[in-house]
Amino acid sequence: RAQFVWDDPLLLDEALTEDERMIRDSARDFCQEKLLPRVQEAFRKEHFHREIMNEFGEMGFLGATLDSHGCAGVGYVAYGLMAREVERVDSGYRSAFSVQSSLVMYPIHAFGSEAQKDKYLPKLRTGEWVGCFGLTEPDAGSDPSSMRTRAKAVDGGYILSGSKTWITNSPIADVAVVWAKDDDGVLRGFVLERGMKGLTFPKIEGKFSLRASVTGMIMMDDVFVPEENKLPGVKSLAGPFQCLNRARYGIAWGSLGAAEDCWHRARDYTMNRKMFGKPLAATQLIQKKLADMMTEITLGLHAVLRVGRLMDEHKAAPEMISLVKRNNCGKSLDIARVARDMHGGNGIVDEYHVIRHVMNLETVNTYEGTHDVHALILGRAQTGLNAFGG
Ligand code: TGC
Ligand code: FAD
Repeated sequence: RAQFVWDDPLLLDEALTEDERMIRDSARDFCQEKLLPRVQEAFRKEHFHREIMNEFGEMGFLGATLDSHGCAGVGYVAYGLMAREVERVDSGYRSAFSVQSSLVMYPIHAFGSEAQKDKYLPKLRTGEWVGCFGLTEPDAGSDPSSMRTRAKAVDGGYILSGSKTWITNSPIADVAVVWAKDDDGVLRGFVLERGMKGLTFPKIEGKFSLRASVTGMIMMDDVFVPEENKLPGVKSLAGPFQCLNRARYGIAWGSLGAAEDCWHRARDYTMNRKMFGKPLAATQLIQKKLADMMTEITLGLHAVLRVGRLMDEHKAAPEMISLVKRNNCGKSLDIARVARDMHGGNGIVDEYHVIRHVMNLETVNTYEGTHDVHALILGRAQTGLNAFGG
């Protein structure tokens, strides 16, 4: 009889390379030793410890898939394994990691001039600078094509006016990759720098989710942006979507890290908690819940591993990423809610961690394309019929 490993039922470990296992193990040690001790306080106080970006930099996490300017040049499976370990601690920390890597460094690397790469990538890689990504607007969330931010051509550059909202890291950002339409209605990308006249980054207060991540707006009141800060290699929504593909893929791994944390905590809790004279884990209902968690997490991990391998082979279609982003986030949220229930009253206290994951995963299921928007992407792909708008 072959051995069954309850916390790795389909032997994911064996499907990884030696390097990937090493990266995963060092990421896990770092996250458990350095991030976990800070998260309870950070979440309570709605505070992001800025130095975490420098620590990510030291670990080689930032822009890890890029192959220049000192970046690690690892594959997409390794990147996913990092996201899983970071989000095992907190989705907010994974947000900071994903935005900097996939939404700021990637577009500069893919669409930027050599001068832009030389100027920004080294400082973003080390975490000396923090970046943010401005696509969403108050009236353009799921439908970014209806954005109102405008880039009006003037002598030597552009005047940007408009506002972006729900922007991860904006209140602490040194640079912002901002998407705007030019005079011809063509979508363009720009790198804005803190200190530009008319540019502000107000913080959004009062979130009940992702409290250990800082979120804000980008307000542009006739900001002059020199021509050299325009990303030369992008001319349509396909540009930001290429960044989103990478971030969504990381989220598909990351959300399962949070789900695994909930599953393991629910297992430990119910093994130790006795009710009606026996451990809760000895009851049929609890075991069914644990079996469902094990099953969904295992299937999700193997699916996203497959997508990661296809990304490394340049064979991953965006719809594959929609499939795993949608399913893994939705299933992770369900698992976190059930794990919260299995902890009874203790489940609502931050000391037990699961309520924090529940609250965080509400956002993770919404940002980077909501659960339903990804359903419509997959519906369009199989019917050829567009259910989004007119
Ligand atoms: P559509 O006509 O479908 O496409 C417009 C152009 O884009 C191309 N394209 C893609 N290219 C690469 N990858 C993809 N995934 C792509 N999806 C579309 C497409 O081929 C076309 O190219 P071209 O050259 O012909 O112009 O556009 P649509 O307006 O119908 O789009 C509909 C929809 C729903 C798919 C899209 O708008 C969408 O995905 N909406 C969701 C918005 C979203 O995800 N926002 C994320 C904001 S950033 C964020 O949340 C960060 S949180 C980070 C964190 O903290 O971790
Ligand atoms: P809406 O688009 O208004 O959607 C509301 C509801 O309507 C959803 O349930 C949606 O599924 C549904 N819906 C929409 N269209 C349809 C349709 N055609 N048919 C059926 N149902 C539909 N954005 C950035 O650009 N950068 C960031 O760094 C960033 N970070 C974020 C951090 C946080 C904490 C949060 C909460 C959001 C962040 N976002 C960011 C924004 C995020 O991507 C958007 O919230 C998301 O895309 C959804 O947009 P919306 O909130 O405007 O919701």
